[in-house]
Amino acid sequence: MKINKIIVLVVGIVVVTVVASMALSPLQNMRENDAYVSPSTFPVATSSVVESIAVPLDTISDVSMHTSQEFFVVYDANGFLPKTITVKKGDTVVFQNRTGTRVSVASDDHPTHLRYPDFDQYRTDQKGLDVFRFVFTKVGTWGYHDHLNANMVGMVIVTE
Ligand SMILES: [Cu+2]
Repeated sequence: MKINKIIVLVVGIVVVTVVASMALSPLQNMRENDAYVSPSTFPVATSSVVESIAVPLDTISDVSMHTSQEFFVVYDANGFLPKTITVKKGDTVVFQNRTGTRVSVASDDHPTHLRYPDFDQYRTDQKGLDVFRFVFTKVGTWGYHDHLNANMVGMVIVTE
């Protein structure tokens, strides 16, 4: 009887061990697979990050997630330069006065400025300053002028 009990015990331990190892082996396989997969996916992820950084700004601006940019228009005795500038909705145009006299940039038509009423330096807290920063939030072709010298004109084209 004692020997029988020992045999049963040994067989029981062997069975439990085999069952346990069979139950655990899928887990071990999964871990091995994870360990196998992650080194190969990591370089791929890294290279795609590098690619997205390397994409030229022109390409990024074509995507709907447009990163707003700043553009500069210099205003001197010869007028606004560039005379026509094309920007995207949400971009900022910075008008820099180098005429040596006071100016006021404003949307057409002179003198009411109703084409784009917000685009009127005189009506902003930048009134009288030599730098006028304006964020264009409306798509369209916006003619503008120096309200204090209305012959000086320019144009901002705002696209989506
Ligand atoms: Cu005007």
